[in-house]
Amino acid sequence: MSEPLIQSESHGAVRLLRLNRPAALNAFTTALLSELLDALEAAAADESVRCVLLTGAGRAFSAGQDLSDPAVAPGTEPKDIGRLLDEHYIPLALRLRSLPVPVVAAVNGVAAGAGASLALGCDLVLAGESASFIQAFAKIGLIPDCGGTWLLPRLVGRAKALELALLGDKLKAADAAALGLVARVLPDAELLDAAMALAQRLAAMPTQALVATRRAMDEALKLDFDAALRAEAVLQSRLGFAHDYQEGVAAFMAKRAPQFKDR
Ligand code: T3D
Repeated sequence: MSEPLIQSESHGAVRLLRLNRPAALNAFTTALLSELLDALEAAAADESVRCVLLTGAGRAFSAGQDLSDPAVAPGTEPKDIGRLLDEHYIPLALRLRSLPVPVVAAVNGVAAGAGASLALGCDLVLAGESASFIQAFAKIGLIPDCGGTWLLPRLVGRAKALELALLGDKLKAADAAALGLVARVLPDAELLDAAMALAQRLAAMPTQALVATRRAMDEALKLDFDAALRAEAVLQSRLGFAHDYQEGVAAFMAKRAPQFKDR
């Protein structure tokens, strides 16, 4: 039987998803993209999952779109790359951003093209010391996709975003952290354990509040201050009726550890 393109493992309340085409640096074929979306849907549907951890098998996170995939490889007929985005990358990027649990990326090596966009679209990004990010798109005549044009200027500002995207130079993990693209850089040998520990910590937290925080921050980017205050109030109102708020306050007052369970 052939290896799954996404290795899925349950570690308590954490669902570990590993991109699994190491010989091609986990480059995205349409099959891999479909399996990844299916794996995210499965995690979303499973109430026992409270955090997703995404990483790559082998020495890379992902080299982005597989350039030899018949879906895109130029041949006798030009290929409609926009269709690939519509059918695969857009649903994937949207689902990642709307998952009902937090998503941690453990970037274990190079993250290029859509691989970089996918990693940077996660809620918390950890990187190994030898990891790197490459906006490889311009080198093959394309623009950043899979959310790259939205994410990059917001994460690093327009000037740096354009420098990264236009030149496509390799950005080392330490430099990515200095720019604010990643939360933490860890020794390669410690990356997965540290990312798992962080994911377990998030899994024990009030999931609805974490996901609402992501949503509020994403929405606030489109709003003025007044509207952002009101959007916060709508979400806060909902959270205030939830079990986890009652539990959080009760635990604080009783000086005990909270037992969060909403999702
Ligand atoms: O049509 C569209 O493209 C639409 C979608 C666009 C979204 C995108 O993601 S566009 C960007 C696509 N990605 C790239 O352009 C990156 C291409 N890869 C590289 O530049 C380099 O491989 C890396 C800098 C990522 C890593 O370099 P290095 O020296 O560490 O490894 P390598 O020797 O280049 O690659 C190892 C193997 O992986 C090699 O195969 P081989 O020779 O051992 O059989 C290589 O061909 C394969 N590989 C790496 N990247 C890709 C790939 N195969 C297919 N597609 C790839 N993107």
